[in-house]
Amino acid sequence: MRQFHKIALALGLTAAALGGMASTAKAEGVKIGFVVKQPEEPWFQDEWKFADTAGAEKGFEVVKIGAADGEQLMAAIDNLAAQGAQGFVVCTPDVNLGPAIVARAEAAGLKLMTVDDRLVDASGAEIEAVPHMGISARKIGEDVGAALAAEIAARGWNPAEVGALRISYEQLPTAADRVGGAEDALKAAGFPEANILDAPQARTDTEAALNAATIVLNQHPDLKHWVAYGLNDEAVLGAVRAAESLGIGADNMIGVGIGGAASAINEFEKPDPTGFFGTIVISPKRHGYETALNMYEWIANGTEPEKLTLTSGSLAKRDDYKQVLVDLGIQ
Ligand code: FCA
Repeated sequence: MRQFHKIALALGLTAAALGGMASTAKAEGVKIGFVVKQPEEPWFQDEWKFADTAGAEKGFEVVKIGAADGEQLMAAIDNLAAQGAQGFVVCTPDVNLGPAIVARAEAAGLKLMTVDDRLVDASGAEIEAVPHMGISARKIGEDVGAALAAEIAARGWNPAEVGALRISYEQLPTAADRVGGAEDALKAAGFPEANILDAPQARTDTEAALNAATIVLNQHPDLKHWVAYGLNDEAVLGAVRAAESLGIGADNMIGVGIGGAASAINEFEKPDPTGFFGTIVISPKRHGYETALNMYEWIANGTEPEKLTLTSGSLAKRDDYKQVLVDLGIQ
């Protein structure tokens, strides 16, 4: 300390200048971005919450930015670089932006990791060089299909009289895998393929799913019962709301989503059951806390994250969802 003072004096540094140095040292602490495509969706809010927990524990800063399209995402990357971040985790609004995101991050000198939606290159192949944490989409989709098939059987429905609302969003590979898995499991359980009815959604939110489902429901007044599946809880909620507006309630609708965040929990907490029968709960804690921590370790200690981590899910229904959330350490 004495030594430092002498040097400081020798250099003619004033107290104010020393204060300035201290704040520069602080600004050199680790700062990461956490950029998500749909900040209004509860899943992404939970990811942010758990990323913040990691930041608070390890003493790094998490800058949370919503980016709903490519332009906003490019601006977010520049903004992060300008404010001295060293890296970011992103769930992109469009996986086809892959090469542009990689190039922009590189130019800005930012480390890059993806969460939930994996980047693809111009030929549609996954960009394996960028570390990624996603869900085991096909397996989780299969769990959805198996849960639907089990409940159709439990209710004693004649499969010939059941329509399956397939809420699809094919341009997102994880969505195609989830929906494909659900469909495979339904078919494996003997569900008639002709009764699987595609309802493509224009965006991945509840309203878009509601619109898609309404069209299909109106086209098939002949079918007595319905099941619904899709990319996430929002997709299935859209189908459930569409059915309700046509007088098809919990008795004739079995919807199983993927997620388990507030959208699903609100549904389970309603006094009367709705057509939203269950959800495969996935972990925003792993996706938010772990990816933020991975990015921090990469920046602070040079430990590069695993190139690919796929997380699993657990079925939760109205009667057991609280325990499932506790078991997963989410609540
Ligand atoms: C995608 C979906 C989200 C969530 C996440 C794990 O990004 O759009 O709703 O399911 O995968």
